[in-house]
Amino acid sequence: MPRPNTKKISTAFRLARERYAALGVDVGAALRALAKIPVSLHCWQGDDVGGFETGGGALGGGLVATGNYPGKARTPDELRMDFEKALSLIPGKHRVNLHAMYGEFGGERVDRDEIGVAHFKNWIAWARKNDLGLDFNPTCFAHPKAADGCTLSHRDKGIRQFWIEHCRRSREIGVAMGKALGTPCITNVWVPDGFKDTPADRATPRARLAESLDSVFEKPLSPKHNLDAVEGKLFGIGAESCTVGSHEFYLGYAITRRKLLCLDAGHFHPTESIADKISSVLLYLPEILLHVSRGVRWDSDHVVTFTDELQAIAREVIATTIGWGESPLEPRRRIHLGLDYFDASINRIAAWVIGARNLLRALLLALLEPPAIRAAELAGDTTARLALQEESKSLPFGAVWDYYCETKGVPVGEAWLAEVRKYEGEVLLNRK
Ligand code: RNT
Ligand code: ZN
Repeated sequence: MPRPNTKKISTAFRLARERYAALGVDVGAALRALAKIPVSLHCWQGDDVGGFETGGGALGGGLVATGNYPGKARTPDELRMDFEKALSLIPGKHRVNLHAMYGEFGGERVDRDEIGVAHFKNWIAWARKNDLGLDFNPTCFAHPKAADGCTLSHRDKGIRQFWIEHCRRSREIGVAMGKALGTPCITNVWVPDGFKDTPADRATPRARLAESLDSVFEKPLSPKHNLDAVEGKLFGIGAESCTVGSHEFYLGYAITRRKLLCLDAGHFHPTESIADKISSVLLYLPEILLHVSRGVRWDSDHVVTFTDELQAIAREVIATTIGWGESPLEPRRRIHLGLDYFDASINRIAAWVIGARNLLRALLLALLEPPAIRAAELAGDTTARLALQEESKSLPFGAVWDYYCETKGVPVGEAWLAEVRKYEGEVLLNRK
């Protein structure tokens, strides 16, 4: 396929910019704002949530990665190399989100309650070299002590203690990452705890979870280095009847303990959207984390596509920040964005690139929203609001996106796919 040429891209961009300017939209400001929004790229798309532990257990925890596309990263070096390829195809400056099971243990069996900063020193050095922020997650699944589906809320005190220690160490690793890189690490705690069938007692496990979390977070850490987040969900495979860390549980927990609340797009009833929750929770919480994902019929963690749902989420990320009287130039201050999905049936680097480019594209669309839509609402003219919302859907934002990619030095349009194919032939297919 012929590559779009630079001249055509700038001509299309100029025309688009004029069209937007006539609607009171400052395209230049939108692009500057977009360039300041980092997306945290999740390491677990790179190897189907495998990790690098010696003698690690089966995935479990209700997480399922399906497919067997060739070429998945088998070592930290391979994963970093794949990340570099993906990042070279995504416009802007971003972050990398690591799980504890991706430490470098040098062939030793290091249990989860023994992990430390040393196991992540190569990741930190690599992030510094590539000017990337890091985020972190304790791994409370894929382990014999999580085999019955419970961790921090487990009825057995010893098991709870084990996971508390793991989470505490994870926060220390977060601090080290934040210090080394000069940008706070978000350490996000998600536990799979739940019950396949109707529990006789829902209250006690929830009380135990709150108590365990309190002891995880006992040590105060500087928000300059580490920000704690907690992530709830509705249900999981094998935990259909009750999830201990439900949305209500964590909403209350985050508000009372001043933690970031992580809202995952796949963790609610399918007719509920996290887009609508952002403006509510930000009334009571200074900062939140979003796990941008795509559930198909269930929390299936499909690659993020350019759906109405994604557009609604991105729109609220931008609009809520504006509604709060803050500059849309700094949405990162209150809303942190991460991707969370894992598809093993397609090229894994393409999966990262598709999801990240889509999220950025959706943020750009939101930043280009004509102000007349809000003005119509303010004037009580809901007819005009609807008319303008619909007309804005065919404004030439694709030309602005192409120009953004071009100026950020990444391939325009589908040209990135050829680079992934080349890498697949030269690198991935040699991983036998
Ligand atoms: C699971 C949660 C959680 C995980 C990652 C791997 O349902 O979404 O965020 O996907 O920690
Ligand atoms: Zn998630």
